[in-house]
Amino acid sequence: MPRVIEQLMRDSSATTTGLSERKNSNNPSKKDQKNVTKKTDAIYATPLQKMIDFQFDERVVAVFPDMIQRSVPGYGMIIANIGTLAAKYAQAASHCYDLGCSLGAVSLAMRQRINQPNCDIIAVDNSPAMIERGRELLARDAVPTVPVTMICADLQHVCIENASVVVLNFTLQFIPPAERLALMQRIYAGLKPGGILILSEKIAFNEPGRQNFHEELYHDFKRANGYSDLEISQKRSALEKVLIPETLACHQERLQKSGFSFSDLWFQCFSFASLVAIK
Ligand code: GEK
Repeated sequence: MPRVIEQLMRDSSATTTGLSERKNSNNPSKKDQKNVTKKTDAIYATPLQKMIDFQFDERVVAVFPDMIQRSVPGYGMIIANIGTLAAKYAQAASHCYDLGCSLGAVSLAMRQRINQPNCDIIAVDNSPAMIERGRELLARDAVPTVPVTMICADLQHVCIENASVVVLNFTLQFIPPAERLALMQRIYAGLKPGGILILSEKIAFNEPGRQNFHEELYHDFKRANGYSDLEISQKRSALEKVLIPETLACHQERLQKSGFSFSDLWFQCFSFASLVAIK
């Protein structure tokens, strides 16, 4: 795993305790200290007068490593193993895409593991604050391996071509459901034969009993990671119209409709799953 990612994980590994701000222990300069101080996510810790839909703005970017680590079960493992999948499936002289890259964790993990000539990584996010911070982190990860280009754009407007690996790591859930099939078809068309799509999503369940089972466990996971009931419920309301989960069957059917003849679930923890589909 790249050093920057390891540091992101370590600094934000506020799993059950120690949720205060952390600093790099190597006594960095003031400027560096600003860069390496990882803030704890307390965005929903106090009662909000008015609930605003969740946005990937500066406030979220400032706490994002901590937020995603404490909110997505298995996040670190998923990132590391996207590196494993990329190492196996990236092809020479092709592009790898990290769509909805946030701070670039997937790109950095892929970059570390890909060992193919003339391969590059295109990382896309439509949040200017994410891309700005992601570029700073990328610059600090000075490994002269696979080049990474970070683009601030709507992924719907980015041309996908000559691709061997495409990653949507918890991004499709933010795309309007009616636009998801067209996106998948575009990704399939842009992949080279033997190329892969990695699709990680929060999933929903048709049966109410199963939905409750996973939801309760997920809330226990968040509580164990230091989130209060107020934080859990306010964040949930903020995400209600923004993050639209679908069932695993719905994702699998869409992959098939898009042209993928093989797809499989390679990760699931509670309501968080990751699929891989091969062209
Ligand atoms: C990770 N993959 O760390 N175009 C581009 N970006 C978008 C769009 C869009 N239309 N819609 C949402 N995003 C990352 C985590 S976070 C998941 C992904 C989460 C971006 C959005 O700005 C955000 O950065 C990202 O998708 C989703 O592995 O926070 O639950």
